[in-house]
Amino acid sequence: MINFSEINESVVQGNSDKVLELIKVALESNVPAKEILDKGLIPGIAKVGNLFETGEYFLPELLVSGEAMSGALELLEPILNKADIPPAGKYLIGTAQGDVHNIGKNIVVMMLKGNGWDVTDMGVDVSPEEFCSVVEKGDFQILGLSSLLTMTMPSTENTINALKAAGLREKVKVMVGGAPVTQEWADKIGADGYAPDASSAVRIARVLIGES
Ligand code: B1M
Repeated sequence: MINFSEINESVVQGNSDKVLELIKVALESNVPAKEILDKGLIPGIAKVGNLFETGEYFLPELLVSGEAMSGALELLEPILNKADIPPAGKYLIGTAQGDVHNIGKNIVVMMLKGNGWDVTDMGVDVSPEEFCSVVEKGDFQILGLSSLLTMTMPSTENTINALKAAGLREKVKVMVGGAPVTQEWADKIGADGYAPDASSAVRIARVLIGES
């Protein structure tokens, strides 16, 4: 019997070794990687966010919990990626300029890869110009923009405007996501799609390329 709250707690404490140890035990007990992610890891990091908001945690605690989370994702990635399905399409993704949060984006990447997408990840703090340059040279169906800070949401709008200015807007569908992003924001900036979480990102991506 796997105790998911122990995984939650180890993420909250930023105890990377314990998180890895518990995940290995869960995997050995045949708990699906997606369940470990959804019930063990994500609620843990969400709690860290709450503790930060209430002033009980500061930046160093955010960092160590973020590292514990990233280490766990590295361990789960090959399992979540093990998809033997035909390629769905090409997806370019990155975190908005000024924003270094990558945990949520990395989960979206894993889920897309696991569902047959050929994903190019530009990493974090990506400028509108950098996105445009890669869209221009490539043949991506979708550009995904992740932003975790209210302050960096405008950069997603700037990226759409930069695509328009470069004559590239029709070349690619744009999907936005990240904790502060909403459907309303997506509509306001003229994005083609919005997904609140990684599973919906996979579903919406299919819709955007005309498959549902
Ligand atoms: Co930061 N941080 N952080 N942080 N951090 C938040 C986001 C915050 C909400 C914390 C809080 O106040 N409660 C707050 C933002 C407030 C706001 O603007 N609305 C905040 C702040 C303020 C900051 C700093 C400014 C703190 C400071 O310096 N004083 C600073 C900014 C640095 C910068 O980016 N320039 C900062 C720094 C950091 C760390 C570096 C220490 C670390 C990041 C480590 C890393 O990413 N490698 C960190 C962390 C860990 C967090 C919290 C605790 C956790 C973020 C996370 O990984 N969530 C976060 C609090 C919280 O989110 N509750 C917080 C888990 C992840 C699975 O969820 O990323 O939402 P999420 O992704 C989901 C969905 O949103 C969606 O799917 C994912 C999976 O289901 N999704 C997409 C994401 N991208 C998508 C793209 C899509 C579709 C769906 O399509 C393209």
